[in-house]
Amino acid sequence: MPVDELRALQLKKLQTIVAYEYDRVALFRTRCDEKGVKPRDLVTLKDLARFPFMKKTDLRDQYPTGLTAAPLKEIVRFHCSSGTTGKPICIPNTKGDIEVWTDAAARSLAMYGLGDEDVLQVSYGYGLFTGGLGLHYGGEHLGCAVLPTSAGNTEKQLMLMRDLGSTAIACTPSYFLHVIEVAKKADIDFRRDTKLRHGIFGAEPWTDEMRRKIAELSGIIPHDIYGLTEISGPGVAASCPYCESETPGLHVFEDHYYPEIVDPETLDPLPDGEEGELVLTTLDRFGTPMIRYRTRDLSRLHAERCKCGRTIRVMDRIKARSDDMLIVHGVNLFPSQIETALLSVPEVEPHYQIVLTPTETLDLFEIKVELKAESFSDGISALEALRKKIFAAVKQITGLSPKITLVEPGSLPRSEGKIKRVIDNRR
Ligand code: DLL
Repeated sequence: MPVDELRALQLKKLQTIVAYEYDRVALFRTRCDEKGVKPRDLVTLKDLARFPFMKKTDLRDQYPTGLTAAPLKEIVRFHCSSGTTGKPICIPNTKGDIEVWTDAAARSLAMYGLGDEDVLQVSYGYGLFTGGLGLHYGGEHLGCAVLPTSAGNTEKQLMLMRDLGSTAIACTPSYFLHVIEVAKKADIDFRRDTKLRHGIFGAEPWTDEMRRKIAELSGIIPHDIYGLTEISGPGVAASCPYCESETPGLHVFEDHYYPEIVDPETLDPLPDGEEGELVLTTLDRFGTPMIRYRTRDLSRLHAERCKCGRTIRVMDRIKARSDDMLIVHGVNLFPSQIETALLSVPEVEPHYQIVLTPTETLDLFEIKVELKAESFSDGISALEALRKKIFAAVKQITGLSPKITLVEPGSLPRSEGKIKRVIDNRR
């Protein structure tokens, strides 16, 4: 769609959804009234910046359905996200909401090159989490043969993958690392023994180094998919073949979800090209519309058009959430920096854990790192040299001096969904 037409469509949808929300959701109406802004003030896309933000705490405070705009008879499905603390958030979806989401998930899969000849193994969890059902509906809509294994029971996943000829797997990148490990133990070589070509990975941050590692270990193409429960689920943004190589990032499905980037401190809108917090407005969801929802995810909208020809904008991959930032010895640290440093050392397995423990003086900043089996069998002096090498790699990227603890392969916890890599005992 030409950009002018896209902007006109977005404005039309925005005017409808903002008026709908204002009429139906008391919290939104009160906040608009406090700011002295009415739906009729939305005359251009820029006017959206005059409207109030929504946050996760609003959904928690209004739990379970205080922000729901549609009557129960129009609701066909609930999804919930637990988060790390407190009450979950609950998102009721209408039939139309599911259709919009399904369309976006199907588009994502089509963009990766999947079609009706593909067998899509959905190994994201099914249930309140949106990963399983989101990709399931998207895959069926595109005509893929969907294999709904859900997460876990990895040996059986591998058996079905081979027997039914899965060409694509959808799961968290950390779970796929575990799948790779279990396959290796069973002497299954993905290139030789399976038809697996595509991995549809998301739901947690993963670095470019992890992407390369996964491709190297399995031979598949790792594709990025982004989404969140509040906005629908997987398929808010996805990478095209150009995004995967030349302009690392993901296309935001802007005809359904209107993106803004704001300064996380001042909350002022930032122009394309500048990094900040991603704010999303759902343009055609009527169960629980989200107007200017603060995702906490840090990204950047690209000013340049992607070479694929799509007019929808590309955003940077999500390397971190603003609330994932750790302050260690007075220095701001994102876990992704540690991952980048560790994966630059060939002897290291892509399994690690960051542990922060309070002491009477400086907090203890420890990184537990799994080594490849062959490196672990080396003598003490070789291990000590390796420890120093890992220390230097982390120090170079972060400026910090962690305690590096080398642990045996397979000894750190594995995950079937989102992995917890940081244990912060200071909280
Ligand atoms: O994780 C939805 C999803 C399922 C996305 C399957 C992709 C694949 P939530 O549980 O609500 O929903 O968590 C949303 O996960 O705000 C990001 O912080 C993070 N996240 C999701 N996708 C990516 C990604 C699902 N591709 C939160 N890269 C979001 C980095 C991601 N972080």
